Amino acid sequence: MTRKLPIIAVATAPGKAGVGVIRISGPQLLPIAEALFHRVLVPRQANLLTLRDAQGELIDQLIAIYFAAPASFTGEDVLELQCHGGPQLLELVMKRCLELGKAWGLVLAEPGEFSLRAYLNDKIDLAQAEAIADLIDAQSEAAVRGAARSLQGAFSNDINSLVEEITQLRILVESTLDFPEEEIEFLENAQARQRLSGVMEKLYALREGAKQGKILRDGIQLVLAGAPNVGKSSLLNRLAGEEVAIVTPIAGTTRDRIKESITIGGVPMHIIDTAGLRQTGDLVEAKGIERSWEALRAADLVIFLQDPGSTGAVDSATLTLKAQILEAIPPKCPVLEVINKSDLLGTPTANQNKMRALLISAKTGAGLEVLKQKILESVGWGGPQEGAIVARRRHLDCLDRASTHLEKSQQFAADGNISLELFAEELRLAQDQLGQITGKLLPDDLLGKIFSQFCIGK
Ligand SMILES: Nc1nc2c(ncn2[C@@H]2O[C@H](COP(=O)(O)OP(=O)(O)OP(=O)(O)O)[C@@H](O)[C@H]2O)c(=O)[nH]1
Ligand SMILES: [Mg+2]
Repeated sequence: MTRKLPIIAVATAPGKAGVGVIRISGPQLLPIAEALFHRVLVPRQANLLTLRDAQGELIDQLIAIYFAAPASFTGEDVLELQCHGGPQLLELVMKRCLELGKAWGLVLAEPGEFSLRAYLNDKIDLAQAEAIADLIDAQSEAAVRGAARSLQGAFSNDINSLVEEITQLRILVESTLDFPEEEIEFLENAQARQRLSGVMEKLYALREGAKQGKILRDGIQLVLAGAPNVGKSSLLNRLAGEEVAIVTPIAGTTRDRIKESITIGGVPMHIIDTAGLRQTGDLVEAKGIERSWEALRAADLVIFLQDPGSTGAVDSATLTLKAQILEAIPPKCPVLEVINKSDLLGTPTANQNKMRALLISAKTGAGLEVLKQKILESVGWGGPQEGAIVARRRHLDCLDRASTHLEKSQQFAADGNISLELFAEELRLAQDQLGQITGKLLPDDLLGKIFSQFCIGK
């Protein structure tokens, strides 16, 4: 999956800007730079240079910085050209570089190829490479800080020290495999069970941190659902702090999904307002309602909004709708039952108290702070934490699988069921899963898939 050729890409975002950076990485960069600028570049110095086309016409005056391998981002020679930031201009510079660099095999970089090279040259591990993408994509301040910590290696260090502990335990177990009659004695003497429990505790803590990290990275898909006219769009507007969706007293106002991203307590929330759920003969509304169900099927959290009218009683239609929603949503998706229009209710009736649902008013804003708190609680957000990192679904899956293997190994070390061989094997499998997080032991095709999701220039 690697090629030894020098690669080039625009590293800055497309569009007009004061500066646009072009990055070149690979072997043979000094001769390429000499061909471009007729100068031998000194490493790590800003060189003010002019670039000319084949006819000798000026393209741009720019700053070039040369980093000699291995002291660079990719671990290879790197040349960074800080040009003026116009799309046409950058295209011309790229064209000229490719023209002159052709003799040394200079080609366009593929998505994520710079980070891939950094990874393959041991400059960063896989979790750190992913953190670069996550830092750039971060949707809140807390996510920026978490990604920066992951990039510094906070997450990887925890994984590595856990792998080290498992390795020590494995060495211990495997060295006694040849003496099967001593298995029980061995387990006692080496305190293998206690050590395994210690490892498991750390793994669970790490998994909890990663869960929080995934919330920080991806945010929460929060779907507002309910019958028509209960005030879903009003609630969206209230949470967003602006009139994003149309609100009218007519049932069936919202016809399409409306998405608005905000942050609540530092957590990115992607709020989706949906068409009110009901039977309808209207073709457009029916299509809108189908989209409501689609949104529910992909939700991380649902607010089931209700307007029980002045009686405060839950009618059978609401109960039926609730059952349908519970049927549609993903298995672990929590549902918050919220009653809107509290401003129209008198003092809470016995019925309302019995329902124990949350009372709010999208109109006056009453109950909104409590609602936000409940939203964060129900997705398992533990609040801003010192040392928080960002994590991905991939990491969580590996941590889950590692936990399962450790739990199995615990069973094989249990009284009456001792098998050191199986105990050791499960330890090995757990270790493999952890190794996949930092990239060791990850199959090449998966590696390629991860980096191909990066954009070009990263
Ligand atoms: N008194 C009062 N009226 C509200 C409140 N929230 C919404 N309304 C009113 O209820 C009506 C319906 O509000 P919407 O926000 O359009 O309701 P919806 O659930 O989006 O309705 P559909 O899009 O038709 O499904 C409007 O007249 C709102 O002004 C509230 O908290 N108190
Ligand atoms: Mg609406």
